[in-house]
This record gives sequence, C-alpha cells and structure tokens, in this order.
Amino acid sequence: MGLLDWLVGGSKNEANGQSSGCSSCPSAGECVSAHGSINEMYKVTQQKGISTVFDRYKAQQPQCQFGMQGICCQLCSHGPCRISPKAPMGICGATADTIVARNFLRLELHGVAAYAHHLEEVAKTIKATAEGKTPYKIQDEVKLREIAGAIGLDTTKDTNALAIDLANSVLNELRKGTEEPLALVETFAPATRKEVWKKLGVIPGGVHSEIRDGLTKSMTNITSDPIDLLLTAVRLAIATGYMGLVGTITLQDILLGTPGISESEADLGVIDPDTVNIVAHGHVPLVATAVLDAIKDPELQKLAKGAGAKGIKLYGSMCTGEELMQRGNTNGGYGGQLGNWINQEFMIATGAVDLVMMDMNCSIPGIKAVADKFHTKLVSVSHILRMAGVENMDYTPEKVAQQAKELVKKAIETYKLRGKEVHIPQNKSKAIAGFSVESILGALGGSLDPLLDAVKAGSIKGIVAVVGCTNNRNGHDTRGIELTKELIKRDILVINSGCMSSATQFAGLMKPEAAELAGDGLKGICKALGIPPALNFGSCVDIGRIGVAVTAIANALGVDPSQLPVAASAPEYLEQKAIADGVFAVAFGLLTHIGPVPPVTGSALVTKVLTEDIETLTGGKVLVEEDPVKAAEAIEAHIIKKRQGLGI
Ligand code: XCC
Repeated sequence: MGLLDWLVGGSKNEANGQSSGCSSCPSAGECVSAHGSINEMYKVTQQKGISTVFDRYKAQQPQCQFGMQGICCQLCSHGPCRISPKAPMGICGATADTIVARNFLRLELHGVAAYAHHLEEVAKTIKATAEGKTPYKIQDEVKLREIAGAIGLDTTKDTNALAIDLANSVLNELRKGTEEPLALVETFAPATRKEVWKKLGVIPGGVHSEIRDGLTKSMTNITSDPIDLLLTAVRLAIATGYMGLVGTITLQDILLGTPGISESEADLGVIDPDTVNIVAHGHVPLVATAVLDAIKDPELQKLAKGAGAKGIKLYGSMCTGEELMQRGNTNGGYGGQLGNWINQEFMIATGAVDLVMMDMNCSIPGIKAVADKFHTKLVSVSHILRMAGVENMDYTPEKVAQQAKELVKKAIETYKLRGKEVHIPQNKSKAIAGFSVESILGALGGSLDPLLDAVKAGSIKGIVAVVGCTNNRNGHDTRGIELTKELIKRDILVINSGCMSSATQFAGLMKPEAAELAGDGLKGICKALGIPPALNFGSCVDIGRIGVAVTAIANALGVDPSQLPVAASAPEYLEQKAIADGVFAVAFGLLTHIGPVPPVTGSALVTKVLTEDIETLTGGKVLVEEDPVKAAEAIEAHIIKKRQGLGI
C-alpha cells in the first residue's frame, strides 16, 4: 500500500490478529506474531483469560482516523478540534498543516527528552564512578581519551580526573543555551553535513534548552508556521543524534566496555525453569550490570540454593537486554534475550519469571495486570517510572551495589512463591552480537577497506539499518523480518538495533547460517567472515553507533553520507524516540523508510515536505511503504541510484 492509498483510505490494519502474511508461523490464519513462541504463549494467555496487547488492540478497532492523520488538536480548552472539509480550520484558525506539524514536533520532543534523560543518567554515573563512589570501573580508557581529546579536554590528566571532566562537559552540553552550538556536532558531524545544517539554521545548542524552546513553540498560539515547526524537529533530531545517541553510546562504552563480537541466545526458550529468574527490562543498562555482578555473590547463590533453585539467572528484555547481549555477557549468570516490547506480557505468562526490574521506557501499563496473575514481582529501578502497586528502588549510582543485592534477594523470595504451572516454549535461536565500528574494524584486520572493496565490487550492494520498535499494527515483527529477508536476498547488508534486533534474532537471521538466505555476493562475504547477514548493533541508542559507522564509511570514501548506498528503515515504529531517530536519519541525508504511516497524512504539505521536498535540502527523505517487498524494491532502487552516482 503506497502513501496515496493511505491518504485516501487510512489504515486497514490487516495484519493484526489474523495475519496470513506471517511466514515464520506454522499456525498461519490465527497467529498474532511472527514468532512461534509468542503465538504459543498467546494461546496460554487466552486460555487463562489474560488480556494482552493483541486483545486490547482488537478491542480498539476501528481507530479514530482524525488521530491517525494527525488532524486532531487537543491543546486548548476550545478543543478537541478535528479538521474536515466542513471545518478546515481549528477554532483558533490553525490549519491542518499547523496542527499536523505541531503534533509531530510534540511527539518528537518526548523522544528527545527521553534520550537526554538516558544520557544524563550515564554521565552522572561516570562522574560518580570516577570519584570512586560506584561499583563500576572505567572499561574503555582508550575511548575516553579519544573523545576527551576530540572535544578539547586536557588528556594529560589521569583516567579518573579525565572521566570527571568528560562527564562535566557532557552535563554542561546538555544544559547550555540554544545559541551555543553543541560540541559533539562540531566535532563529529561530517563537514558536508554541517554546511547543509548551517544553511537551514538547524545546528542545535544545549539539549535541555532546545527542548524548552521546542515545547514553548509548540504550545497553542505561538508558532503556527508548519515549515518552522518541521525545521525545529530537524534541529532537535540533530541534537538527539549527537547527544542522546552518539553521546550516550560513547559514554556507555567508556563505562561498560565497547561491544566485541560474541555469541548469545534469544527467545523464550532460554528461560531456565530451575533457576531464580530476573529480567532486566528497559533501556538503561546500569542496574542490570550491577545485578550481573551481584548474582555471582556466593552468599546470594547459597540463598538461592536454599530456596530450592539451581542458581540465579539474569535475562535481557527490550533494549537493556540488547545492551547486555552486546557486551558479551555469556557467562556469570546471563541467560539470554527474551525479546522486544510486545513480548513482555508473554514472558511473565510463562510463570517462570520471578522479578522484572524496569528501567526507563517501554514498560507497558498492562504488564502489571499480567504480573498480578502470577507470582512475578515488578520493581521500578528508575525515578521516572511509577506504576500503581509496584515497588520502587530508584537507581542511585552510589547505592547500586547494595540495590543490586536487594533485588536479587527479592527475586529469591519471590521464587519461593512460584506456582507449579510453568509453560516455557522451546524456541530459541543462536545470535551473534557485539557489532560496532570497533569490532567490525577488528574483524576486518584494522581497516574498513575489505568492506568498502566488497561494496565497490557489488558483492555488498549497500547497507540498510533496519531498526527501531516493533508494532502490532503491522503484525508483531512480521514486516521487519520480511524486509530484512528481502534486503539480504538482494545482497544488501542489514544492521539491526532496538526491538528489530530481537525480531531478527528470534527469526534466526543473526546466526551465521542465515547467510544461506542472502544473495550470492553477500553470502560469500558472510561465509568468509563467519558473520550473519543481519548484524546486531544493539539497542535504540545504538542507532548512534550506526551513525558513527556511516560517518566512518563516508569519511573513508571522501563523500557526504547522502551519497552513500545506504538507507535506514523503521518498519514497525511505535513511539516517540523512533520519531527523533527517523528525523535524524533524514537530516543525516538518508532515505528513511517508515512504517506504519506516521500521523502526518492529514496535511498534504507536511506529507510532501517529509516524503519529497526535504530531499532537496538534506539529501534524505521519508519513504512510506507498508509492503515489505515493495519497500525492499524501493530501497534497492535508491541504493542502485547512489551506486551509479559514485560510479560503482
Ligand atoms: Fe521501545 Fe527500545 Fe522502540 Fe522497542 S525499539 S519499542 S523504544 S524497546 Ni528502540
């Protein structure tokens, strides 16, 4: 279905609930997910009368078309105003263009703020660590010195003093005014990009100040110019790209270690019925890392055995889980990845999860009702996450070693309450993880040349980042998996992160054997290197890692990112952080495929700017295509055009 069909007809939501397009599921006709394990668990929840995201989705149909097109404004007490041929303006006079652009910017602002929150947590933790107040240790001193040197800090200082300076500098960058350009943009953005952004007036300043101005502008009756609202979205996205994404991954690497290639496992079948089972669920992997340490404590192991368990395991869920997997936590009690956000109710419904520690976003309200049907204990480990009836143990860097032990003790106590009715699907899949610019360079012998040669020779036609959330509207993980398969078949290397990483892990696309599904050129490269055709780059913030990789390739070839045979795709985007990611990719000059259709179709102007006009400004644009085969065709055509432009 193309964009025009959507403008005319809106969403048909055809894949949900009764998907027949899901090739990975043997029970086509009644499956809700691309994964056998989730379909199996859905039956269990249905038998037990437990409401899940799939049931509630059905109950919400049909959904409001004004909301879906972005033409409902609820900002003031005169509203809600809904734009229609009979009422083409809101009561204040706002047009569909203003309302759509303003709603879009407001959505993005939430994502920008969440990324800034994550970065601030990590920066404060680095500072406390360097001051000797936490159990963490600076793991990547080389990276610390590199980035500190690049932004002009005094690198003759010792490691801890330098780490404090870096943390202070990042905290200052978050807080400075909008008129002071961000140091990370100045330092790391390709010169050609900075030129484009300067012309557009979108070089951002301090992130908090940008958020303040963005929120103020998008209040009722302040900025009504849709183009200015969209440019503000671009400015905020660039701030996010270099702070919330690149800044966060850099600091996390310094603190927790830069990912190296390792092997892991994913899917619900990794759950061990005989151990105390803790799940790290969210996006900020700080408490999870402390818990991994805590579970090695002989005292706690003894307690667990005393309770009748064979041991204690920590599993990953969503992006916190991907962070754990990326850092090769293959022993010491790490149990594997339980999946992406749609899986959260189903992992609990196995009856074998004792404690879920929830940090930051994507813990859905529905998780509590499911946990209440089982013995599972939920604990918020972030001061910004509150759920009625859920215990809080807010992450505090100085106390985290003790907090981690308490969490493990709580899990052991809860394990004792575990019922006999445990249902764990058998599905699990091997997954290679830990890809990053550094680990790829390591695998290639220290130079990007072998990869670039493969791209020049056409064995790898191009590279596409298939990232972001998963979305039930399109059939859980179905579109992302189908798109990935279509791309690798066309010799296009795929990089995954966020919920899309879990999707392709479950589907077996991150094991080296998946090379067989690739076209001959890509297959040959994968086999020679022993890598899968879909590379795990990690979590949502690791989209920053993809930005770093694209910059490295562009620099190596001496071209602008917009000239590369590269594209981005969020085939099942869900929430506000993904909007910031998508706008950043467009600002970076990339063709950016998005599904489902974002709520902008109520404005012909905004739709045209995002899908056409912006290409003349940034070199990137949004591609909306619901059909994964057609999306792959369009992306491939784009990649071929870029190859021709480079004369390869
Ligand atoms: Fe949440 Fe990161 Fe989106 Fe998944 S991918 S739905 S943000 S868990 Ni980032």
